[in-house]
Amino acid sequence: MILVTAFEPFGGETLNPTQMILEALPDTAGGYSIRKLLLPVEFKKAREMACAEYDRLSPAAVVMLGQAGGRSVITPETSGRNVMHGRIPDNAGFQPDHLPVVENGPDVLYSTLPVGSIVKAVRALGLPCEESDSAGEYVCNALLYGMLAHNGGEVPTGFIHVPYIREQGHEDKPFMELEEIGRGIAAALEAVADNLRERFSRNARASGCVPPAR
Ligand code: PCA
Repeated sequence: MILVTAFEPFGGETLNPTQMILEALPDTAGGYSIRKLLLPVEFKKAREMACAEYDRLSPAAVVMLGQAGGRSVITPETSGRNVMHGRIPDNAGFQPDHLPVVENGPDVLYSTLPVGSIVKAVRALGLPCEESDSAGEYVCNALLYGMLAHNGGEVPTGFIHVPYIREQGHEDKPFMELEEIGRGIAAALEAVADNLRERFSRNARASGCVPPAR
């Protein structure tokens, strides 16, 4: 199973595209079932809820989604940084000023999702997608860093930011159509599932469980 998370609206918005995408996602991707979890935009609670669900479900992969207003393309993140900083308070009123996510944790933790394959899969649909090296300093980055610190990246784990959608009405900012982002994320999950299958067949061959492919 693949655990997919998304966020509630924040920062004065009445919707978060990732919540709508989560709701509309199919129940399976590439033979893996999808478990959906909606998170509050709160530094502490988002991380606690996501990590508790990880422990409860032991998923084969974790894909977390968030809105990055102002970006024009779908952006899988390569890494999370050990910093929490709020330009605005989170939905619980907490506004950290350059605090660590994890005391004495490493500065950077790297996504263990197949970021390159995700970019290829989304672009294959004709949709814009680029790797990003910064998940910001807000709740999304803290969730990514916190989840990687929690599970050690032992299963493919990472984050994908998406642009605003048209319905949010930011005429001066880039946006994508909800339907396009939804298709892009579904393709990204297929790429994650493909990667999981490859890993398992590699491991099975290495352990002698199946004969090597010719
Ligand atoms: N985007 C914010 C938090 C929730 C969301 O969807 C971020 O990028 O940190």
